[in-house]
Amino acid sequence: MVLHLLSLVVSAGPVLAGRGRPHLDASLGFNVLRTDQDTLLRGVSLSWDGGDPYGSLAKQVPSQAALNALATEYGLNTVHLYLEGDSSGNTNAPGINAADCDLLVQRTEEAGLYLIITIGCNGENGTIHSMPWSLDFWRVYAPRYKDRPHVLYEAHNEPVRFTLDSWRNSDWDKQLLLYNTIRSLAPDTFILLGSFMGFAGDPTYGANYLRTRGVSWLNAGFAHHGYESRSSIESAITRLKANTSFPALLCTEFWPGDTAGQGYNSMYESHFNGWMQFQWLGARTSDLVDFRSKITAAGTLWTPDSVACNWPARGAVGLPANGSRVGIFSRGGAKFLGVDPTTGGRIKADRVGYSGAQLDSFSIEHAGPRRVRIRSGDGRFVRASGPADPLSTSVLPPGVVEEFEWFSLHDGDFALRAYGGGGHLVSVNPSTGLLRADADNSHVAAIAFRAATSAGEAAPTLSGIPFRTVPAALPGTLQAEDFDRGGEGVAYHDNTGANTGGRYRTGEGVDIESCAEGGFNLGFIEAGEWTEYTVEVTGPAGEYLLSARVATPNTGGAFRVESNGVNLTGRLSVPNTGGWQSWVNLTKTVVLGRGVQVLRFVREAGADFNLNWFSFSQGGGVETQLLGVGNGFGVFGSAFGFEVVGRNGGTFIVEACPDLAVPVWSPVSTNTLVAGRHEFRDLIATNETARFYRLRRP
Ligand SMILES: [Ca+2]
Ligand SMILES: [Ca+2]
Ligand SMILES: [Ca+2]
Repeated sequence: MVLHLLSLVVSAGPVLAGRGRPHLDASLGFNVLRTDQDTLLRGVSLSWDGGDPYGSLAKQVPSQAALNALATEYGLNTVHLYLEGDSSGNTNAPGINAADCDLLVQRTEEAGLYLIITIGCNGENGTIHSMPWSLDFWRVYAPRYKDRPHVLYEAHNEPVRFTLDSWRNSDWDKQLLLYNTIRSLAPDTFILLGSFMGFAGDPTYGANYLRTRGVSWLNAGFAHHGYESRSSIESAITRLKANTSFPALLCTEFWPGDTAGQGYNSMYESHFNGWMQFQWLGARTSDLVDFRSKITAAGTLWTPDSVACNWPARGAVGLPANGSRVGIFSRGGAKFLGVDPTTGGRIKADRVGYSGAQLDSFSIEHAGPRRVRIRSGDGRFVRASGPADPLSTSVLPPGVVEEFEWFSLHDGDFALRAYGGGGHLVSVNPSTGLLRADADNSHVAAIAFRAATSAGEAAPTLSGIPFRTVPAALPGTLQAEDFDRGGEGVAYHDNTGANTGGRYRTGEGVDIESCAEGGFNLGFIEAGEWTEYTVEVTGPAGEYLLSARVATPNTGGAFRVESNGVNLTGRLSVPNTGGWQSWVNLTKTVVLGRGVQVLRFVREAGADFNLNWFSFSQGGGVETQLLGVGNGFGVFGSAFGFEVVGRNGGTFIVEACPDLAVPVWSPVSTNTLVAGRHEFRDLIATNETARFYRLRRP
């Protein structure tokens, strides 16, 4: 009954119009497909074939603003398009979408995006339904965009069922025919072959089969899909990392639930394998907000191509000047880094300050656009010799294992990806203080470092910095243990200096323990302690239903929640739930403004309890109760009326219309709710045979 009004966010800002052709990078010993900025291709999908994803969706051409936002707000650089469908159900000759595709080619170019064009299957995946149709498709489209450097061609979606084990020479021959047809008509366009439904098994046979029959992997590669276990996919990817005679890889489809669930985006990043999220690029901004929250939850990190973008890292890379000498503070270890000569030069976060001496100072040397070498004050290079091995220093002449990708985080911190450490992000093990390249699905604090430029500098603090870099979006769920960064007195107050539970954020004072429901919860919460959460209310201002997940064997616990210092809830009493891990939801309707704000959870005097999470949902504030004629709902003389049960503070409008088929809504009343029930009467006399009512927010 309550309608939520959609708000459109239009983004402006500098974009990279007109991208150059992608190219191969062989510097890591295998072929990596990179953009003209040496980044990986990363994008979302758009389906015009009527069959993907997840059933039939109407074709739509994204607006210029929506495409710009992909680059400037979502850190992406590619759109992956199922342009038309090769299927028994498609009776159209190839070319039916040409005019719309022309527009999309133009708009993606203006937005500074790449566009990958492929043939969809209208859901009939795992086969080439018609080779003549597919070849005709490329006869139409291959020459049409051959001179557009930002356009790539992917020969055919999922041409063979299941994994590489199902491929026969006849299937590879079809790839060869598609390749030769496209190549003859578009000599310079990058071509993706394969598009394996599940990337498991041995891809080297097909790679060699095609290479020996004329496919040049210098301007072509394999596309693959992620419908396999992570270990199978990594095994297949690793086979093609053996040497540079094998094709570069691009994942063009996988289930978005695997972003956080199996860490697929992070896994592809660690292999320098670009990815196209099978996240529908629809008309709705909410799809992309959803994409962003999944990536944030997975801890996936990359540098956006657009300097205007601030997520998931800053687009302006901001490398320190070549040769800068700095101290490096670790957020996860809450200490500065130093070289430990007694353990073969291992790097440890164990220094309380930056002295500027040889063993705690490091120079940052440029090795590429986002690539650095880090040299300790005694002249040795920091290296990662393998995944999970402690980082150490070496006198060897520097090579790839002494190089790191540099990420400038949104708040001035930085993070590092170790080329020598399996491509993983560098984290600090909080219990040993040792640095390792083992973090893909980690939280920001463990991978964040800050450069200190002057000896004697104190540990740098952060204020009001959301745990996952960007404010958590509400409506949504807020894990209690994901309180802001910044430490004691800034992001929280805890009475004991250490994390008594010893889990999750061991460098912080807040007490965190493992939760029987999965993840972690706050425990040992004492009266007067508080934690803060920087959030962004992306829904409309107004009433939200706050649920707090609490557990305690005690009676008499209490807390409140504030926003920017304003008490939202009053004192909320926590009932005895039956145990420290017997969880229940405590609910309260609260009024939130729109936009970024700092929520504070404050433990009040009373008994102890545990806290797992908060959630905020819309629609909790207004509900109708149909109470029957004579008791609030129905005809009253010449009037019609009903009652609404509401809570404090919400404004809503009652409207009426005579015909839902042609709805023209006219106002009946506008009301601000106070606690309790409200009765509305529609006093308009009409000759209508029916009259419909709705409530909406203004
Ligand atoms: Ca504590
Ligand atoms: Ca505590
Ligand atoms: Ca939790």
